[in-house]
Amino acid sequence: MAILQKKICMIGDFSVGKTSLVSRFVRQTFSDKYLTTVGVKIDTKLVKLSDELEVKLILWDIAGNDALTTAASSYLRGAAGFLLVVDGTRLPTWHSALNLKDAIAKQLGEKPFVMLLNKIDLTEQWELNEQILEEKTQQGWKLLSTSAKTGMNVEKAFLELAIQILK
Ligand SMILES: Nc1nc2c(ncn2[C@@H]2O[C@H](COP(=O)(O)OP(=O)(O)OP(=O)(O)O)[C@@H](O)[C@H]2O)c(=O)[nH]1
Ligand SMILES: [Mg+2]
Repeated sequence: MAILQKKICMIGDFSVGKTSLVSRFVRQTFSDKYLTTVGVKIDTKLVKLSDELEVKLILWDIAGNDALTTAASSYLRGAAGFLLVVDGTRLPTWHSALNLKDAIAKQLGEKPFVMLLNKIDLTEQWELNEQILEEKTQQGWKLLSTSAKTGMNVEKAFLELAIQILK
């Protein structure tokens, strides 16, 4: 079986849950402690899409920001796609995600991505309304509500992106 390798970047503002989503996906762990990522951390996970198709995802977990620093943009090189992460309890992180998406398109061109509305377990603090989400869905964006804490839709998010990349 041929082994495919694809580089995926975790994109989003500070503290939206990029590192937590990777830990949940790769190690099935979660911590409430916030340890900000310095620079970039790389993990890998082998994902089986079918009996004939396996792909090794190289996950680049990049330190959060609402803009792409020079260092962060160099981390994007060679990425096949990205997860665009929003903290659903903080509306400004939605706007950060939109800025980041535009900056990435300028650098890499249009690449497959899935937008994650993370921390869905914190529904009582939720700040995203249906209307802004619906608008993006209409534009053909794939949006998923996730929780690194409960694991909801985490596996699905990475699989969905892998499928889009290999399409
Ligand atoms: N309740 C809840 N908390 C979460 C979830 N995901 C992450 N957190 C918490 O949010 C905080 C930030 O999570 P990180 O994964 O470190 O965020 P990050 O996007 O990697 O942050 P930077 O590395 O600074 O860019 C931590 O305290 C996590 O425990 C979630 O789905 N639900
Ligand atoms: Mg991090």
